[in-house]
Amino acid sequence: MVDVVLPALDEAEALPWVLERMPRGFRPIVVDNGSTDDTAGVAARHGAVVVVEPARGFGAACWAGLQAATDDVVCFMDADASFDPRDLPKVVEPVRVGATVLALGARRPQNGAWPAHARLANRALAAELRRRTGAPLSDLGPMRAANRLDLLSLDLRDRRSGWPLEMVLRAHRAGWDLVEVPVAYRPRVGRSKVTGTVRGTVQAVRDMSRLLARP
Ligand SMILES: Nc1nc2c(ncn2[C@@H]2O[C@H](COP(=O)(O)OP(=O)(O)O)[C@@H](O)[C@H]2O)c(=O)[nH]1
Ligand SMILES: [Mg+2]
Repeated sequence: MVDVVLPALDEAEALPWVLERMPRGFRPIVVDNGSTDDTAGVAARHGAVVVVEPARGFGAACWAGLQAATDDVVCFMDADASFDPRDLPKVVEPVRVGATVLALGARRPQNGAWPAHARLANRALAAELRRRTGAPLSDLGPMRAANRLDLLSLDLRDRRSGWPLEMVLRAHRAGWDLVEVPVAYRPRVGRSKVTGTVRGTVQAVRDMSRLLARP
């Protein structure tokens, strides 16, 4: 069973669709990060392993999920129904066959899936990463698959919005060749906590800028 870490902050509305579409052979681990809705209950009723991480932050949740994973391969995806779990097998494939240690889902957005400011910021970030690393990355998407022990060896420190960026920076430093796989990106179910809010956007920009400012 391939582990799938789903960081979740108040995603009770979105989780049924996500968990019902989990392909055979994938084990969902929903990390409830202080939700005030029934995220944990809905996750459990839909067969997911539930991990509770009281320390807030996207990275804190992903880290807690990674600790709970046991398979050789671990995946990450948002729990807001913006990604389709049925894309997981093709993201896992290059990791499974040993072609890469880290595969990133590059978002192919449908109408209304991605606010313009987030899309532009992400495009600029990807260009900066290409410049720095030479890796052929077009997106810093959160749907990913990695070799679990290799990922643990990166010793990721960010516990907030810098997590996905730090993973790529450290992976490059470790000499890994990264692979991108196109994945669908659709309008989320429920309210955005990050790019759809001023606070979330400011925090994401701050966390990522701090990482990029390091030598
Ligand atoms: N654990 C945890 N998850 C979060 C936090 N903020 C957002 N998320 C989750 O991370 C994913 C992405 O957040 P989302 O609100 O969709 O951000 P957006 O895609 O930029 O609008 C979703 O599954 C959220 O539930 C947080 O502070 N902690
Ligand atoms: Mg989202």
